[in-house]
Amino acid sequence: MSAPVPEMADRADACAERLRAADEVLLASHIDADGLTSAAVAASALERAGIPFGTLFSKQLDEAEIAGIAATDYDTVLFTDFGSGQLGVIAEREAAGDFTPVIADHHQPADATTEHHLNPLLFGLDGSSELSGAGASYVLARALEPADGDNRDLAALAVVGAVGDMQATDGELVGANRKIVTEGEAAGTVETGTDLALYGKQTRPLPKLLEYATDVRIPGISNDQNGALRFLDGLGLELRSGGDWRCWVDLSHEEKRTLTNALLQHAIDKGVRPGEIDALFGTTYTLPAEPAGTELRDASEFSTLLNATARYERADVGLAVCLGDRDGALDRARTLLSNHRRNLSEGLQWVREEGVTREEHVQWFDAGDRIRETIVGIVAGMAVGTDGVDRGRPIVAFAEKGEDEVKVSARGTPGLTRKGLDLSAVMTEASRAVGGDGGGHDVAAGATIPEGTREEFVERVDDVVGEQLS
Ligand SMILES: [Mn+2]
Repeated sequence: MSAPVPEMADRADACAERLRAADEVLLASHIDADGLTSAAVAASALERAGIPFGTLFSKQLDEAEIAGIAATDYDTVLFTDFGSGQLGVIAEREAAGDFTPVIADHHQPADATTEHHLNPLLFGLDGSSELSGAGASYVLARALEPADGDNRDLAALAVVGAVGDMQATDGELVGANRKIVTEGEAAGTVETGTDLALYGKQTRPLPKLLEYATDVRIPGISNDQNGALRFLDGLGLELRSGGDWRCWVDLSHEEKRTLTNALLQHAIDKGVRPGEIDALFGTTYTLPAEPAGTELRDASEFSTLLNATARYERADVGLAVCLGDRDGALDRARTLLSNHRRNLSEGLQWVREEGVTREEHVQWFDAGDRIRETIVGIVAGMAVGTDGVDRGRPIVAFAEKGEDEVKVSARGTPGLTRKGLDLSAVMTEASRAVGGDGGGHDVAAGATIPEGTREEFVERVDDVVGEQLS
């Protein structure tokens, strides 16, 4: 391959050639699940091609960060999962002779050009659903393959990146991502199947698997600890092994079928709509080379583990896990993930106790410094549908961010976006009105606003949401 279109293959070859010509490459990547897997794919390919490199991770590739990169001795910089959006600044640095950029990204390119720019959007592909940063890096990795080499095994990491970047819309990967899955299957590092689309099939105890399954809300089970237990008790299955709860992955084929059928029947009885019931099933991406019953076995759980390392600025840990460190790094990543989960549940508890304020069209809470700004959006999403938090209106959450800035996270529901809600537009418009900036997706978006502008911001948000839903 393995580029999805021939023009992209040519570009990948040119990028690979440039990298081979470098004395030493600086690999700079974004800190999130897609960015970490992008870096791991690129690092493996560089290593196998015998190209020396160093690594650098950043949350935000701003002008200062690029200036810092320019100040290093590296003559060639490989940007993965970012770079396209900052192309203006990068191209200036290139023109000034600071470094030669090679970019493997999938975000919207800024209005500038550079020769070694590998981005699906330049080749007529959708960068939000067809190819992720890790996918673009994988295309590059195939072009970097030594004559006697085979980098298709890296497809597994590209799949984790795509899943982590929410590209498996409607439950499965499509387009160029789908081709990568096929190559991973051929290499024996990816397996696909159709299964319950609940998060945590490898590692969550069955009652938690059901209780926390809130993408499709099942009355009497979702967010309902006792309800989930009652449901499971009624199935006549052996739910424990030794003293421990079993996980989905521990069940036999028969047992899985029993549970699935009962869950379907329960959902239908409780009036869950057919479209939502379909969403209970999806394509699962398994990494057969990883041990069963670990986060690494399932692309979705793997990406969550990586996000936990990224959120707490431990990109080194996430990268090491991707590169196969199964001892120290995996333990550290698990510790970060369990701390992360504790922070989430404490945050959710705080929201439940403090409650939310209702405006005409939205509801909001201000966590101040009680919830980290990096997780306040997840907490807001988890709070929707719990006591006192209405599913019928979007939720907006505030948290302190540094000295004089406030982080805003907004979450909606698929039902609201069907009615016209676009939180990306809401966050952009309302934040700019108060001197901040924002954006994102229709169902989940964020912004940063100056300290002291919250009230005005909430008013703007309420107005814009009101217009969208009218
Ligand atoms: Mn990405």
